[in-house]
Amino acid sequence: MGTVPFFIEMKIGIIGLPLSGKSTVFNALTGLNAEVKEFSSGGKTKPNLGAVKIPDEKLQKLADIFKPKKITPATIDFVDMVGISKDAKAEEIDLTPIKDTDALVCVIRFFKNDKVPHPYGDIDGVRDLRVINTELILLDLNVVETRIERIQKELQRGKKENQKELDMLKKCQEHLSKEKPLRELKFDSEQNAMLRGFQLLSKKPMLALANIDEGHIKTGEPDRFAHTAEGLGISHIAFCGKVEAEIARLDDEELKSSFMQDLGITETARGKFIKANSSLLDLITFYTVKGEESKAWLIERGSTTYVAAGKIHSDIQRGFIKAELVNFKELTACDFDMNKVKSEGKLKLEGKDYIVEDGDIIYFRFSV
Ligand SMILES: Nc1nc2c(ncn2[C@@H]2O[C@H](COP(=O)(O)OP(=O)(O)OP(=O)(O)O)[C@@H](O)[C@H]2O)c(=O)[nH]1
Ligand SMILES: [Mg+2]
Repeated sequence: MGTVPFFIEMKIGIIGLPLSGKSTVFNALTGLNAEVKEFSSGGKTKPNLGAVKIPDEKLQKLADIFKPKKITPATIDFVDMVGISKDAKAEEIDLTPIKDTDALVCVIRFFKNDKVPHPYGDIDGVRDLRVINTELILLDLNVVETRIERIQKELQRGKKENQKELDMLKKCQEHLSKEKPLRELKFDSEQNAMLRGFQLLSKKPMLALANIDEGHIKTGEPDRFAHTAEGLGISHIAFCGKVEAEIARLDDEELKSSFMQDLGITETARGKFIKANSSLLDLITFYTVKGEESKAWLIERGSTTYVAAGKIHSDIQRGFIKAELVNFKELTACDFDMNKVKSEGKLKLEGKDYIVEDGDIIYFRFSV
């Protein structure tokens, strides 16, 4: 029986055309068993939800030293959406489940399967990636224009306080009208705060996932696809969803590795994804070890101790006093001996503005 997390650390939305293999990929990443069908279920089904624990050798080592009752790896939550097709209408598809995601994974079909129809009749991943990219832009344009109209009406009635927002939305509108995604634009922190509520999809970092055919595992995705993704500013990875979903279901590690070896797969879909996602979002890991739980946390590189505190609990952030910390490298150099860490002066006491480093083990002093 697992405990229910009280908040979501990181949420990734799986999107793509109908029948591109989204649920299959969801199964490959989570090891779960969401239903996959040879016909599209359309907008009527609920999205699938699942989480992946990130394997972490450092966390394991920390648990060996601090012997907590509970070891909690960082997790990534996935939401597997229904298909988005060309000319999708914002009011026809419920985008709510992906609105609060940190990033999107766009599954692009490259597998051949005569039993599974493609919405456009043939397999063309380059076209499909462009279609989805454009759809996200059009959905955003709709949101932005609706808001612009509203602010303009308010202006006519003499309400002027949203002028800044209007200027920014016009900048978005201009960019989106050229069929360009918002992820290309730079916004300052005030603008980002204003935009957050709209949860614009083309602003989210995106990873294109070529769902390649069983016969193409060794060759990977076509170059043409990689080039297109790069041209659109989209990171890309490739694996065969169907085969990877089978691998993810295998419990027997030996069987798993021999199966993978036979197929020429050097890294699981999950492993590939975790790496790609960390580099896409520029994530680092910090650890907390005091008390009964040793836990790994994901955070954006460049974040301060203050932001890190807020990841754990708003009380810890609000009542922040100091952060006591040592990096995993220093701990290793001190033979994993905390007394040695202290006697050698490696335990640092930092304020709110310290930039957290990958592998920092932090104890937050706070008072509320
Ligand atoms: N041969 C092959 N078939 C696949 C692969 N990935 C998915 N399929 C098949 O394609 C069909 C659709 O897969 P799903 O994962 O349900 O696709 P989906 O994108 O979730 O579909 P909707 O949610 O209805 O839009 C199923 O019959 C899958 O078995 C693959 O890599 N190879
Ligand atoms: Mg599905």
